[in-house]
Amino acid sequence: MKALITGITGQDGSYLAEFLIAKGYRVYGVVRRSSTEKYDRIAHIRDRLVLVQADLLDQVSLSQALKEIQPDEIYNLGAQSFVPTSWAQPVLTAEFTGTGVTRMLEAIRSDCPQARFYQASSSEMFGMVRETPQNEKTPFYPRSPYGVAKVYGHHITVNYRESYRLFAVSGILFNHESPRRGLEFVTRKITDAVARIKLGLADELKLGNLDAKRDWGFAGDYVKAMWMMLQQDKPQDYVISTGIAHSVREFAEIAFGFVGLDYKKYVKLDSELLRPAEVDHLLGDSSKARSELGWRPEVGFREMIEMMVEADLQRYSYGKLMDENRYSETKTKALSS
Ligand code: NAP
Ligand code: F7E
Repeated sequence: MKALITGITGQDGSYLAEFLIAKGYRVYGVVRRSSTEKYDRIAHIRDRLVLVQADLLDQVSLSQALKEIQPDEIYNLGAQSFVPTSWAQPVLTAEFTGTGVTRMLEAIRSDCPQARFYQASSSEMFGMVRETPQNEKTPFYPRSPYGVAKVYGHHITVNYRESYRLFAVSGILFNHESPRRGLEFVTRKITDAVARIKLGLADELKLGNLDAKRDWGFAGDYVKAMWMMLQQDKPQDYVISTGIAHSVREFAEIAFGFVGLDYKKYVKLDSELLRPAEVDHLLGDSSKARSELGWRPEVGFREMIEMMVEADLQRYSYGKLMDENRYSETKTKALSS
């Protein structure tokens, strides 16, 4: 089996690639051209992947990739995925995160219509929620240009499934995190700061809305659900979530508490980090995925936070050790010269 992943250099792309390689897939990853390579998250599997240059903004490059590879499965994870940036760059977000989905679907329609397609939809589409918990039938009310672009991507996927009989599904995934989460997202921003504060490299952490609540799961669990959706007889959309919501404050309390610190002493509120329109409380109902796919989350909230703090501590301790070694090397050289 051949799978093609857009967004392979991102958090989810790296976990999904690992998962598919372990299942015996030949994995192709779409990367966009850059003057420097940013492949840190896939460095450990780099020799088991085939990377192809293409861009969600460029129809020709997508068509060419699909024509040559003829993948059995396509996972469209590529996007501008950071919500605050979507206010600063709304048009670019619409192009990457919204219209990019149509480009990919058009490439499939013309160059490999038999391929099964997964679209990375998001709980951000529920925004100002119409009901709690949210399921596949809950109406959307996005609260950011990112959320609006994802609603477009979701509906165009459904539309191409119904118009052209493509095997196209949309996974409505609630927030999922890991040690590979980008540093600007709140969970990783917190665990990274906890490690720096614990090691004496920082003394405060600036945050915005501590009362926002999210249904947070572990990314490694969520990529399995993507694959499961493409193994079904019929293409359908599924909500993926843990069914438990926590506030940003609770996340911080556990992360700081894990290293014996009190978050109240270090967290400072910064009104610059508040959003023009907030999503206050998301809580997913994934009962359809649990009964039809047999999916369920394995890693719990506290366990995931501890895993993230430990990884950040290790990263900084290693960096610190390297610095100390470099320092003592320089000192030795200075003394001996
Ligand atoms: P991420 O870490 O931000 O990764 C995004 C990926 O998209 C990166 O590999 C990036 O490549 C790529 N990309 C950006 N613009 C592109 C373009 N024009 N052409 C091709 N690739 C492009 O995101 P993630 O957390 O793994 O999320 C994966 C997908 O799931 C995204 O679509 C996101 O919106 C969606 N989602 C995420 C969550 C979550 O909680 N993580 C929840 C629901 C949905 P570069 O490395 O070159 O920047
Ligand atoms: O914010 C609050 C912030 O940026 C979570 C993306 O993967 O999940 C993600 O979107 C909450 C918000 O994620 C800070 O106001 C407080 O209420 O970690 P986040 P997100 O916006 O929920 C969805 C499902 C996606 O699809 C997206 O791609 O935390 N918050 N203080 C803060 N957030 C950030 N980033 N930084 C702060 O300092």
